[in-house]
Amino acid sequence: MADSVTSLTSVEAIDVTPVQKPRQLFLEVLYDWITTVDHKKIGLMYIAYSLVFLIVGGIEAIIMRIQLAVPHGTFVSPQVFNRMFTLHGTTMVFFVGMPILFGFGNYLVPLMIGARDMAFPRLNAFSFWISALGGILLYYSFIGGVGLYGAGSAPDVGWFAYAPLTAKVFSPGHSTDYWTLSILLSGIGSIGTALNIVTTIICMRCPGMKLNRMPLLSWLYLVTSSMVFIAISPLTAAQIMLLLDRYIGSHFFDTQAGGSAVLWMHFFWIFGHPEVYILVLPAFAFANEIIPVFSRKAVFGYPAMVAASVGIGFISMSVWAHHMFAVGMGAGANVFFVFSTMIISVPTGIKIFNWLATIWGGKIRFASPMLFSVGFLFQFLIAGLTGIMLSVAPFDWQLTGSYFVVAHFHYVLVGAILFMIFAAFYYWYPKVTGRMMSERLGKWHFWLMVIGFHMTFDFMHIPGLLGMPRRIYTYEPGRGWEIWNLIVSIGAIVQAVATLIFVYNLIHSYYKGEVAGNDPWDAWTLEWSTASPPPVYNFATTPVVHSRRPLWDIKHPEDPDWNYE
Ligand code: HEM
Ligand SMILES: [Cu+2]
Repeated sequence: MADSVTSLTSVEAIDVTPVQKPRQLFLEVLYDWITTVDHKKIGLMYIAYSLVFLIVGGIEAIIMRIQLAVPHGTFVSPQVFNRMFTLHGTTMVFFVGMPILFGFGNYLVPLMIGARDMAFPRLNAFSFWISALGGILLYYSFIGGVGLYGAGSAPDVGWFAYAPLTAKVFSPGHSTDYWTLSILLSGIGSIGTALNIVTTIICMRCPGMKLNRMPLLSWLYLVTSSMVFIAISPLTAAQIMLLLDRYIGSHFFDTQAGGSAVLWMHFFWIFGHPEVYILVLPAFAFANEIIPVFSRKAVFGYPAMVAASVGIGFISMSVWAHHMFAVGMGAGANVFFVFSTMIISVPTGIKIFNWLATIWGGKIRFASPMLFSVGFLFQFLIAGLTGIMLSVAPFDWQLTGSYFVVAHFHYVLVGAILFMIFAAFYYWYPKVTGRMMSERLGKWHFWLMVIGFHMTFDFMHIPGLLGMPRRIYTYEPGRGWEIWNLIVSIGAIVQAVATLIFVYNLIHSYYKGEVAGNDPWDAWTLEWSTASPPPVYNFATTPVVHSRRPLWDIKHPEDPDWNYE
């Protein structure tokens, strides 16, 4: 007691500039983060950046849902509505989905393969900052005024930016240019990070970590990152062609001059469809780590899981034109894309089966990470079923461009991907901060999210089936759509409340959470063997592994996994 009092006073005695010190400290901290090349800090910056955009994109969704809650809504004008769905879609895909998954990848991949950092730490920092610039540019478009070089308004061409909407005649001013440049920059960042993750996984594994002993999360990040090269390249090409059309009068997408609007659709969806898998594979990655630990069993069918993931990667490249069934590609092309789309359900089905087999007969603990994973399993199954329905071309002719499609893809984006992102937060938070997130708030978050999600996206199928088109800013009463739209809008607000509880939990637990220790979930992979939060160099000594569950071997020397592998 006396000791600590003495040391306290001596600290105060040294501190001769009490007013300036905190300010300097803040700048130091800021400088430290801005110049960092540590994969953990970069990962956290990605995550923080996407959380900000999750709230922004959420606000845009709520604005749309307030407008659509009742017929003849007057909350926003048609112009503002168009801007809202463009910003919402673009933000959620490029500035929430991709960066949050890259954030987790950045943080976790080196730790889980026993490496000290990514293969190219400086490229890593560059990729983050260039992506961040992309997000900032999109919103900079709002800013107007002489000398500010903003567009004075937001882009309103949809996140798909179909030709000829984006031609100079239909889209004068600079908001579409801001959209294009924003996508270009964030694409460059994504390619840099993808290259880094692939190289890290190939070259930086610790001794004994053979490819077939890697955690499934690393496998899935290997597949997703490889897909990023193949998917982002045509997107980048298309953006450059669009800029050429707009600025030097080339006619790639100008039908009046012999160009083709369908060409844009091919370029866009050759990117756009794999993009969905780029987002969903990391969600699978989280499920692969969380479900076994909370079932107390090794994951069922590791080789089949790897094969299915690689298979999904390949097949997903050949299905893009299922977004174009109604364009008139001809029967031959339609048949090809119907079948390639349906085949994807085989590896996906294998995964669902293996997760269920992992849970089957396990000692299940329903802590928050597992709750969100179970929600994911259930919702992803339903999303898959409506996906197979839409893959049937004549069915798609009826419903493409309707709210049924919006309901389907939000089942994937929110019901599967966002749910697993939440699961990952609860699971790895103690590793990152050294403290647990509140389980009580976690349960509130989960149940409100489930209720809100199903109110919104289950009932959204119905006006879709009744013919309600998407991207309309209002509708006439008397078509049987009113009640469903009202329920959908209330559900969206419930989801917003749930998300605020989550954000509160993140902040509150950082200061007040229960101290976690190194391995609070009694898990098996390497990241749990180091301190929480991990030191700058990750591991005091380079780990050596002998099986897929290195921590299990240490905890159970009498019956280690490598006896069976
Ligand atoms: C509370 C959650 C959400 C709600 C209530 C919501 C609501 C909406 C609404 C009303 C639209 C416009 C549909 C239309 O008129 O065509 C839309 C479009 C879209 N949303 Fe969401 N959304 C949510 C979350 C998300 C998330 C998490 C993502 C992606 C990760 C996402 C991605 C998209 C995309 C790509 C579009 C298409 C935009 C377009 O047609 O240009 N949404 N959403
Ligand atoms: Cu698709």
